[in-house]
Amino acid sequence: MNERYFAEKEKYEKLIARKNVKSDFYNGIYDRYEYPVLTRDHIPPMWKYDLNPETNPYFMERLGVNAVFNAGAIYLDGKYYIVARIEGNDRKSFFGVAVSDNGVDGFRFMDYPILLEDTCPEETNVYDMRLTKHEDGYIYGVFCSESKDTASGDLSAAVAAAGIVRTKDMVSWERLPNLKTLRSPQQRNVVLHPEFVDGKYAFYTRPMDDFIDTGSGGGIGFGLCDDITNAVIDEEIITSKRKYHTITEAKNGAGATPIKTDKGFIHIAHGVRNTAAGLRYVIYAFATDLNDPAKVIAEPSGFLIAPLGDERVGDVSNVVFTNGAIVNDREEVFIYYASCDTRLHVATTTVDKLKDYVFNTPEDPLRSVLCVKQRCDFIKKNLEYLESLK
Ligand code: M1P
Repeated sequence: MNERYFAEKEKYEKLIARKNVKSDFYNGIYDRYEYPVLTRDHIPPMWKYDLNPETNPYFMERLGVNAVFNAGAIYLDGKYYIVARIEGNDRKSFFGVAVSDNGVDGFRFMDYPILLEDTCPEETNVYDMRLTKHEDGYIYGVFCSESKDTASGDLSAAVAAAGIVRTKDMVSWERLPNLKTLRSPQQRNVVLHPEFVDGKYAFYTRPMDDFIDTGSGGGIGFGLCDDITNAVIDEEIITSKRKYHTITEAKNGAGATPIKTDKGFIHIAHGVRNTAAGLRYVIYAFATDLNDPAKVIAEPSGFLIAPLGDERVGDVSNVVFTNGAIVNDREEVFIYYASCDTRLHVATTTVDKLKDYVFNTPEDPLRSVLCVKQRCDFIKKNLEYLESLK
């Protein structure tokens, strides 16, 4: 064995054992942490190096990993499971399952990444799995299945569809046929709702005309299907709409599986706006009705999480993105968010705080003059409150 292996293994073990601590960031809504929970350095050395000195005399990285980011998440038997998007140096993404005892540090990948059944010969890339513990007893993973657009002469033209897998143990995964949406040519950011709606499986979708631009797609969609083993959605209605001059103007997409509370389902999604420096991705939250999970009943103004400090820079700068959150048995919430398609972080809060944030933060009045009025009323109330204490 090359000596260098022991040095690399020691570095890796030290990283996994490193305790994470809350940073001094404060907004009263959630805590941020000093360190990302997963980076490319959390990939086990034996996923990258051939350990045999006969075939790898220089102990070279043979299969490098570029980034570990957008992750689905689930809480099972007291443990925190993350299914992360891992991007090889070859630009192909795949999924790895990492497990932690406390949700903020100690994430260690299982021995092997997930080897999906090769049911779609045209599929080139897979990413961004959302995990849903469904009331039918299965854990579902819904992800983006990307293929080359052979109808276009453009080499980089692609088609995005929603792939579906299911498991009961996070180890063996059964692949089901990709979701078909009859009225939308492309789909990304699809999330399975945890409960049956009118006796059917319910999906949050993202109708798109094109691979990058949502085109006429008005926001996060919602559709029902009878059979998850041959999932077909006809009509998609729009839940959280894209709006002019807001954080969702260019596009938005469902993120974590909705969190059920006594006041409604809380959704943590992403919104995108265009800037001179390119697209800016932030995370926002909204709530939908318990009896009609497509009906938005609260949508606080602006973003919940935006890239901050070191989070701003990476392969795709100015991006934060989420596709997974966990609520543990103490009603603590762990929002897993990636920065710049490079690394994965966690923000922690509680169900109570999230409810307070979603239902008591004012909505976006959509025009500057109304926003100033909103702020002036707020300041006036504060001054009156301070006066009342004298
Ligand atoms: O690069 C930022 C994100 O871009 C895509 O999100 P959307 O579908 O909203 O454009 C996704 O590919 C996502 O993986 C990526 O983080």
